[in-house]
Order: sequence, then C-alpha cells, then structure tokens
Amino acid sequence: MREIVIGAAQMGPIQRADSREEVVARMIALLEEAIAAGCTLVVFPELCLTTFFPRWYMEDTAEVASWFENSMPNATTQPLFDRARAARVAISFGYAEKTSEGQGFNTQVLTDPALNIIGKYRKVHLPGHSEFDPDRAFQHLEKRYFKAGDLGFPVFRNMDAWMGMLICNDRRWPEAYRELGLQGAELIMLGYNTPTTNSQNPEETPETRVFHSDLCCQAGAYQNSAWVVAVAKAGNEDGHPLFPGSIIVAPDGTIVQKATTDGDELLVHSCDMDATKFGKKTIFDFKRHRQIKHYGRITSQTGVIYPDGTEG
Ligand code: ING
Repeated sequence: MREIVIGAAQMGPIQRADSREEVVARMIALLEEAIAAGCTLVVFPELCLTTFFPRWYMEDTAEVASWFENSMPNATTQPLFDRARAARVAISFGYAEKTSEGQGFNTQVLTDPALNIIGKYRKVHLPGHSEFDPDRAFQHLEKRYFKAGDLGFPVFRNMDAWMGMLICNDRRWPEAYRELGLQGAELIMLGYNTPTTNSQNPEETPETRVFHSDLCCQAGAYQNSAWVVAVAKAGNEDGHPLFPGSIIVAPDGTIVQKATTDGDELLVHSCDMDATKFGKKTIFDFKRHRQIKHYGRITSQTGVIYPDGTEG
C-alpha cells in the first residue's frame, strides 16, 4: 500500500481588492487543518493567489502585470512554503506566472515534502478569447493574458508515486489525461475557476455545468486508472459566481469526497496509489489493448474534416 493522505483545499472567493497576504493567510489556515488531519499532500486551486482576473478586460500593461508572480516562492508565498516545510507536507497550487522573458502562463507547481518545487505545468488548453467580446455576459480573457503552455503534460516522481497536473479547462479534453496516463500517472491534480453560468448560453444551468465538470474528472480518472483531485476556487467574486464542488475521484471513477460549501473547505482522503494498479493491468492495460494505428487523426488533425473533405 502506498498511501498518500491528500487534502483538497477548496478556496472561496477572492475579491479584486483582496491582498495576496490575506489570501496566503487563508491558504495557511487550510494547510493547518490539513496538517491536523494527517495530510501529506495538499492541493490548492487554479490562480489561487488572486481573483480570477481574466474576467476583466485590461489594456494597461502595469495593471495586467500586477496579477502575475515573477518568482516562486516569493515574499508573499514564503510563509506558506515555510509552514508546509516545517510539517513536511507537499503542496500543489496554481498562480499566474511571468517568466524572465516576460511571458505569462497559467501555471501550477508541485513540491516534495521538503518544499522543493519538483514539478511545473503550464495550462495548455486556454478557453475564452483575447479581445473584448460585447456579446458575452462577462469576459473570459485567458487567451489575452496567457500563452498556451509550452511544457507539454509532464509526469513527476514524488512521494513514491507518479504525479501529473492539469488546469481547469484541460480537464475537458481526454487527450490531456491520456498524455499523463501514457506516462503511468497515478495521481492527477487540477485546480479550476469555473463560472457558475455560461456567458454565451444563459439556458445552461449551474447543475449541468457541475455535471460536466464531474463527468470529465470521473472519465479521466477511470479511463487512465488514476486518482483525480479537482479543486475549485468558488463563490462570488465581485459579483461573478464560480461554482464549487471540489472532488476527489478514485481510479475506478467513483467520487470519494465532494465539497458541500462554496467557501474555504478541506476535503481529506487516504489515497492508495496501489489502487491504480488493477485498472492499469486489466481493462486499461494500454500496451495490450490500444490500437494506435487507428488513432492518427487525434494528433495529426486539429479540427473536424468531414469524409467529403469539407471542414467543420
Ligand atoms: N474556466 C472554465 C472551465 O473550463 C469554461 C471555462 C467553462 C469553458 C465551461 C467551457 C465550459 O472550467 C477555466 N478557467 O478554464
């Protein structure tokens, strides 16, 4: 048995005016709860140091830059790293990364129990748009502020297990989970900031959107026989609701923990990494069952091309 006691640290809303110091204090409070519960790894949401700023159209470069971190850890997050190191609890969390070349990425990092950053992932699937869209009830400008991830879908050895990360919209793309699954990922951690309503389809209910989120995470876990930990930033940020519903999904696709509030809430579950083995050795023994000679379109073709050659 290779047990990792995982804490899914859902966070409630972060207002545009909230300071990073206030947010880190909330993260440390969740970390303290996780330490008391015996967690050895704690997963925080996407962009968890600030409000979900891609909802705001900004042209001023200094204002845009104010939402990014130029280094990690840094003065603001050092207290979090120090507390986790003292307890030897590994963490994973998302933030807006500004590289030394000035590139912006939607990034998630993973540490070992000594708080060395041993893994970094940059969000590949950026939803939304890059210019102001007057037809939307609210903006979703990730394509404006972030570059698509350039690290692929890496898997890291940590705590005697193979771990990978995804971010938010990535969870909707089966290829992302399979890229990790083909490297033997046993644990997939992802954070999300997902609006409760669809800015382009007012008919879509919050319940349907939560169903879609669970469906994607459960399918990704089951089809790659891996644990999936999906952690929300939730609640009403400056009048813009994000849905909660953080979950921990077992390798058989069943949800074993689910948040019940839309605030700061810790889920805890003992996750046996050996529980991934049965699926990987039977129904999802990729080497025995996959027929890659028939999968060519998946990596050679981006959009739909109908059999008559016309494009979708
Ligand atoms: N948010 C949303 C997500 O993928 C979205 C955007 C919502 C796209 C619903 C499509 C449908 O969960 C982020 N931050 O990717």
